[in-house]
Amino acid sequence: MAGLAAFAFWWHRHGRAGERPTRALAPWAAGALVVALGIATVGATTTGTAAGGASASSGMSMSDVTDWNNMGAAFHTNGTTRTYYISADEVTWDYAPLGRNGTTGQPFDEEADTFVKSGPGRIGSKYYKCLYRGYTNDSFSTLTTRSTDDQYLGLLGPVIRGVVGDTIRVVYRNACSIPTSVHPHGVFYTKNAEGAPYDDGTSAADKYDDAVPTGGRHTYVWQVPERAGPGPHDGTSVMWMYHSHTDEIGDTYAGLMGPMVITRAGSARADGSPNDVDREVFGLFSVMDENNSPYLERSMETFAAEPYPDLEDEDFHESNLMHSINGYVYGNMPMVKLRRGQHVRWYLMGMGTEVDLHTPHWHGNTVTVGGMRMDVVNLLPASMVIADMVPDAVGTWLYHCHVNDHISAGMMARYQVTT
Ligand SMILES: [Cu+2]
Repeated sequence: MAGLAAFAFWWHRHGRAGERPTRALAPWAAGALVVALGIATVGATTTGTAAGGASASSGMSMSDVTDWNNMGAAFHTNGTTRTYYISADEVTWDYAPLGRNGTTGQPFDEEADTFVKSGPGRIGSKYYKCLYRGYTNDSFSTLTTRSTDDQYLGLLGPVIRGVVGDTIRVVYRNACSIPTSVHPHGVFYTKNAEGAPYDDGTSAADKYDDAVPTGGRHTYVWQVPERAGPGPHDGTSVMWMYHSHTDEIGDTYAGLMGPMVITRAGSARADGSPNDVDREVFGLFSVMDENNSPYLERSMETFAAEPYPDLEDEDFHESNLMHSINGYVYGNMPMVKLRRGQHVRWYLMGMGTEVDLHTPHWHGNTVTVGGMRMDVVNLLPASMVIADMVPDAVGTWLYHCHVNDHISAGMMARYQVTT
């Protein structure tokens, strides 16, 4: 990761338009980024503008695309309308519900206690958060249930699904004490369903979705055109994320993030899932910076004992950096259970800041990403990677970030393969 970090640093220092001639810089920068990340073909899925550079440098050619014109085809409402009832709810979240290190099977050691032990001036493993949660209808009285197999999803919002040609409706309620929104990646939206406030020349009617007030409701409608679905080198489905974008940084650290899967037309089951995949698993790798959550002080006053520290105190700050997968640290994520020979699709996403350079690694089995074999993949903030696995090795295996500092800070989980 040193090379990538150095590159990122260089880019930060020199890569901005205006400091150097952008046109001379851009092709090199795009190519170098693709090489540095090793995601040449994935780039076409996940990084928008970089896709052109990725195609050229990875040996892909236009002839690989069977129907290039269709890539930009207009949206046809030949699918279903899928409605989701999602509320932003304030909850107490526990990053370590087991109360011990699930990876080692031992009590937390001193290093882990930095993050998980509450006491005078230390919040510990529990924080107030605002999370997306699914409900059965617009009365928002009954939560949708998560099966035992899906408990590992943790703080992620409900999995939103669509098939190319579909329309997705999110009936949204904001029950949090902060204004929030739902901003989707990838799908087609108009200005009343983008969920992000900025000077975009729109008027009041197109602004309500940007910041739904406490107690407010809004219905977001997104279309799923061809360009939101799998590209020429993708499998049968692609991942996008959705997150609150009212105060983007504070909102995402509050926990308002979720996954969305778009499946190719003709390759979907009735529920929208890809019909050639037996099991889908979702992973969010993020150093959740609770110092930048709007609930920091409330969490401190509830879960820490007095005397309270200065909010700028360095050790206090460190203790609130939760190096988590789906909101779990130190092996506390409920076990992901797979069967040997299943076609498993892992959908991974990163979020955060410049420390959020994550390298998810599976012990025991390998994956393919964009047709390339790996057992470690690269995630940057708001990037998304799809990794297909057909596990052949039975056992209980580590699934963790391979960045050293993140290992010691607890970005670790396990998955299990049975016969
Ligand atoms: Cu990491």
